Amino acid sequence: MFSQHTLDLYDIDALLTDEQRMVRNTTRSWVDDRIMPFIEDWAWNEKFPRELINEMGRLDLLGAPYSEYGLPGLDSIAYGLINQELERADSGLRSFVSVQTSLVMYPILQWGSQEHKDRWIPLLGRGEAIGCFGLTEPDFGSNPGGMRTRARRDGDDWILSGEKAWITNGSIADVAVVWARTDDGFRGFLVESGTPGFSTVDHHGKYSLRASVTSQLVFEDCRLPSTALLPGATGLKSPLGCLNQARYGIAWGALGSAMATFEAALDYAKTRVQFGGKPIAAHQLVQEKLAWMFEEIIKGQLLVLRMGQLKDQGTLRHEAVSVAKRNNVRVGRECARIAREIHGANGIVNEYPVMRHLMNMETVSTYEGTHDIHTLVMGAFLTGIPSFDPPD
Ligand code: TGC
Ligand code: FAD
Repeated sequence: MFSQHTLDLYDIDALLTDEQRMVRNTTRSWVDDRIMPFIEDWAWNEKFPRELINEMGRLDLLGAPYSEYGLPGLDSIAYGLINQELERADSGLRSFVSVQTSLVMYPILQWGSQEHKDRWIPLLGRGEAIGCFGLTEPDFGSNPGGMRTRARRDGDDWILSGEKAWITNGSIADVAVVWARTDDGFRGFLVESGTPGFSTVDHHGKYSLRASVTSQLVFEDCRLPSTALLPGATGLKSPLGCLNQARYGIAWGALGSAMATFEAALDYAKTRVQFGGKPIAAHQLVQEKLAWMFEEIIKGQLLVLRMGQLKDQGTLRHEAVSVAKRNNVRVGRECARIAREIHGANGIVNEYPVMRHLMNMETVSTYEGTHDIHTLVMGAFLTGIPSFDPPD
């Protein structure tokens, strides 16, 4: 599944169906044509390529795993391959698709009213509307259960007050899925842009995910109609269920980033000459680095393929998603670091993709549950003892 087919030592390609290969190849060609030539410029200038969203919709990259409203209904492995190919270019582009698909369309399809689905799913799937997902708050990231954002009843309406932080697509979204505390526990709401009392402020100065918009959402006594409530979403398990979908895509996407940095490092090592006229690829220390990256990517691919099968069988546990997110993001982050090292000084300039991937992977390692939070999820699974909030 590497873009250089000769590197597929385990013939992992043969494990894919014709449709999965076709989805992978179509996404890859589009990314090579429409993203790769421009991504360094976009990232450098903090530009999200909004003009490509309609194309993404036409290519069936938005809402790909769903079959309602004429969406393509791809299997989970094909959806994973879309994430892989997008993140081969940039984590910000994959993030856009993850948020739109897994964090906005998923909860609307899963827990929205018929009216919510009829209004938003076709627009979101065609890329004619953008969504965002507001769970994190300035003081509650790893622990969303502590959130302060509150929705209270006022007659038939709801009054929403609070702040969300670090929200992908926040200021460009037409609709925000917002999670809040109510007298009946945690509930989800659809808040449309332009609703009085709802404003956004972008986070600037990011060294990471620069080709992606990240914003704060502010709700100041924001009045919502009763129809804004997602009727079927109750409790923290609803937003956490959305995270499972997105984490699934991230585990695939992180491998795309790893493939990009590995292939860049291999190309560079074969052409960069030091000492005695030989390329640095001839030195054993460099070969050890390449071998490590290659081996970890192969293991990561086999992990996500099995995860995709379990997802389609309906037997994928959220702890297994945590294992894959934690492992593959660590691999992506480490591959970017090693590739940067192999590039020497050239590794820090935007003529090569490695520093951008390295900076992006810092975010990918933090969002959707940090590396350590997923360690604790695994710890709780193995021991039966949750240690997120240890006793004093
Ligand atoms: P806890 O008591 O363990 O669980 C509450 C209820 O939820 C259930 N549950 C899950 N259900 C589905 N999927 C999961 N992953 C679940 N994890 C837990 C659980 O069984 C329970 O159900 P019930 O029926 O008993 O009520 O909750 P806790 O408050 O102790 O939290 C556990 C913890 C720390 C693992 C959780 O809070 C967590 O995952 N924290 C990390 C937060 C996080 O990942 N935030 C991401 C924000 S969105 C984002 O980053 C988007 S980035 C953009 C992009 O994707 O590209
Ligand atoms: P904290 O929770 O404060 O953690 C800080 C450190 O403490 C971490 O190393 C963590 O592992 C560690 N830590 C915390 N608790 C424990 C513990 N119990 N034991 C051991 N170590 C612990 N959120 C959304 O809701 N929607 C989005 O669209 C979204 N997009 C994002 C885009 C970007 C670019 C970024 C950077 C973040 C985004 N997030 C989004 C927020 C993201 O999910 C949070 O940053 C993440 O959950 C971590 O929260 P935090 O940053 O508050 O870190």
